[in-house]
Amino acid sequence: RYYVPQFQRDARFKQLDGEDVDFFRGVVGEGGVLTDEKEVAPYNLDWMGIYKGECPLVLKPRTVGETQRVLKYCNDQRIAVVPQGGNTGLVGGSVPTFDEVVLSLANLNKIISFDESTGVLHCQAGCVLESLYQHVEERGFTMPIDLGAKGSCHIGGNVSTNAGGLRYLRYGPLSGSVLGLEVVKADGTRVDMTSLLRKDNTGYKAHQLFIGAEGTLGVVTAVTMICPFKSSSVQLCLFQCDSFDKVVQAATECRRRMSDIISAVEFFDRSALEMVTTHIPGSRDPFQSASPFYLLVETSGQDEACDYARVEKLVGKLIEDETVTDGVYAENATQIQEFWKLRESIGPAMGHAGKVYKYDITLPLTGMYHIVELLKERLKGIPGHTCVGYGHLGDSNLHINVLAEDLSACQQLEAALEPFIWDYIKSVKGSVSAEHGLGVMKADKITAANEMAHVELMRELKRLLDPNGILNPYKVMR
Ligand code: FAD
Ligand code: 2HG
Ligand code: ZN
Repeated sequence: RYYVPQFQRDARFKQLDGEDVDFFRGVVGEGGVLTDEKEVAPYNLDWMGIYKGECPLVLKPRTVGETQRVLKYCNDQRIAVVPQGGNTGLVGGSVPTFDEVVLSLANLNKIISFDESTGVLHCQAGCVLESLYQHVEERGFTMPIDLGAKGSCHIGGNVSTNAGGLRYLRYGPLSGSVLGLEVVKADGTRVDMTSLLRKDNTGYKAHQLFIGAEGTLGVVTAVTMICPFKSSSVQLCLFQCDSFDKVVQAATECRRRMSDIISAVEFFDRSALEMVTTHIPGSRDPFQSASPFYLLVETSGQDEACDYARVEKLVGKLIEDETVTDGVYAENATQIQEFWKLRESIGPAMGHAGKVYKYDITLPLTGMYHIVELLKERLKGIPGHTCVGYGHLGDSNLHINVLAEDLSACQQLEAALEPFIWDYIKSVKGSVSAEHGLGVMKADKITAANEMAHVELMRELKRLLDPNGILNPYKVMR
């Protein structure tokens, strides 16, 4: 059931001994050192229950100073470290591969400041995304990033994965909203690159290097970022379409006609919806009849009456010209939540049902779903599996999840899925990682995905910032 690395533990890394543990206790206190097997276990297992490390020790510093001392010691002693946020990552990057020490940022969870005129937020890396939402929404703003894991993931983890999510279409990549970072380097040096300024062209944007670095270049301890104003009018529609081409047509029409207020364009197929309604309590299909495809379109503006009228007119047009076969409109906040739950629960629903093979890819939008059809055909005859397609249509980001209810089918499934999927992505010039990163799962893909000189530059940066390679080894590049 668990992932088995096809490479050896790096023998340069020290195995922990009692003296190391004593040192760490001296730095982070008794409460900041977890050694009890039961307490340590959740930090060793990823959200999918596939990647399982054997770390004997979790460290939870309370201050940046403690984080610095821990890292300096680990660097001097050649102790490998995995920085961990909310442990919701989906590529095995947030847990040890062997016995690396977990450095949890959970205790660095203070909001340092929020400027109510500019929307600039300054907070520590361990703040849970949902708590930041609450903080800024109470002040008339919102976060430029939203994802199903918001109740657990940390802003430091979001930054370290350059997470995409449901608002990418509206607010762009997280890297565009981040103004600066505070980072602790592998040798324990603190580099304060936080900036409260929206415009600041004074030298290299070094903080950008750490965005999406998945904990391999430094430990993010604080973030400054810009938050947009909260919209007072949110409209949400769920459509049914009888083909994927119609999904794309409807989505394009919505984007064209409502480009100033559109905030999300997501899709899922029938199998994905059925997984949710079967496994997630309280979820229900709002339509009378089934359909092969569903399209979720959200607008966020400031004028309720005007936005409603525009959406209503567009829905009428899409139904009239048969781009969509049916559409339902969320009438109130509860229904908005219900519809969003259908989309956000697809990953969790799959997880409830068995072992899941996840692919997070970018493909050309036209014909994006073709690979799912090819896979469904290819996997036919393998017992106990379900293949679903869904994702961030507005960003051409497809999620393919293949569920193995019956573990005995895994070998057959694996042989049918790979390298087929990777070859397909290459043939259409897509990306093997749209938003989840490379982690340990796709660390061997970096060379094929990038030009040689680009990979060499990345290796040089890694050597410069982490010469002993202690930060999240085996991840991103192998
Ligand atoms: P973790 O999982 O703890 O870590 C992720 C990576 O970042 C690891 O490599 C870790 O070493 C590194 N890291 C964490 N914190 C730090 C730090 N402070 N300094 C340095 N490195 C650090 N992702 C998307 O992009 N879009 C989605 O829509 C989306 N939806 C999701 C829905 C669900 C239900 C789940 C379970 C996951 C989803 N994800 C999504 C994946 C995941 O939530 C994101 O990658 C998220 O940004 C990870 O944050 P985290 O705090 O949990 O980080
Ligand atoms: C989403 O968009 C997430 O729901 C998770 O990125 C995707 O679980 C997945 O495969
Ligand atoms: Zn996603």
